[in-house]
Amino acid sequence: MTTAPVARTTTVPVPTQSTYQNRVADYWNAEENPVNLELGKIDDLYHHHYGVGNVDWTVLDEADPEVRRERVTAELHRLEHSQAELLASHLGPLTPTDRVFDAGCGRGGGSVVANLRYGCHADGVTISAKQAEFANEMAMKRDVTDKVRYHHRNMLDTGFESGAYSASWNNESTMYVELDLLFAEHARLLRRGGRYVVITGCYNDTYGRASREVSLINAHYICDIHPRSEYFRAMARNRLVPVHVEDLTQATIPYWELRKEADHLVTGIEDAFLSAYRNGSFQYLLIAADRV
Ligand code: GPP
Ligand code: MG
Repeated sequence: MTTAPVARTTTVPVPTQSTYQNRVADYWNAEENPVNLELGKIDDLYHHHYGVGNVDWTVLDEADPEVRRERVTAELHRLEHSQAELLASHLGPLTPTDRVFDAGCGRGGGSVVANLRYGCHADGVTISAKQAEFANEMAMKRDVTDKVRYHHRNMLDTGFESGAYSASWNNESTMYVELDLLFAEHARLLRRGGRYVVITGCYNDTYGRASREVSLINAHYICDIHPRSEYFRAMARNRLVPVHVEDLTQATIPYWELRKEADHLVTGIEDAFLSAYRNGSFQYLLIAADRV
């Protein structure tokens, strides 16, 4: 039997998007919350995740309202940056020749944090064309475009080279996707022995089904928060073996307590997070896993 040669395509540009993914992309293309932009402006590190660590509550004692606002903004940014550093600390050791993959990179802060720490190459992927463009502009401003690149692609189907990555992560982006599809793509991209790290909010199986607060958070961000158990099941099915699990719930509550006091930055979701963490229905978790 003779077979005709198959034409192979080399372009993998635009994600094939479901209606749901279009809605999510619309949200992030339109998103301009001061809590993200004002914090990012401080040092051009734009994060799309929350913070961890103890709060310096003296920021609220400031008498001058303008100075008080500035100090609160800086303090929230410090806590978000600590969270990014915590995640990055689990990616290594890495060298400047290593590549890392930032799945759901937002406006790009996490990839720059990894590059600054390890000198590594980073590929960030976001479903939002606007975020990818913004993140690439920041990389240009920092003069790191030879190493840090952002792509408007689907993190479930990146088109990147198999086994080319030493580490990869999701920083609060797993709640937008099916975990099996996501972890299959991480397992494909990571070399054997590569490290995968996730920080996420998950609902607590011991509480039962998702609480009212978790449902409010889902509605706010158009996402679908997974139960804690599903992370471990899906990792086990996709060659990802946990090596470190850390419950960051207590470490993130102070961030939300301060954010609630920040009249110039609140988005209205602060009470839902605080109640969900306090009533035990929701947990802020870090999982580091090895690709076997
Ligand atoms: C966004 O961060 C985070 C998410 C969309 C994921 C939801 C996270 C959970 C832990 C459930 P952001 O910095 O863009 O949000 P905000 O605008 O509220 O600061
Ligand atoms: Mg934010």
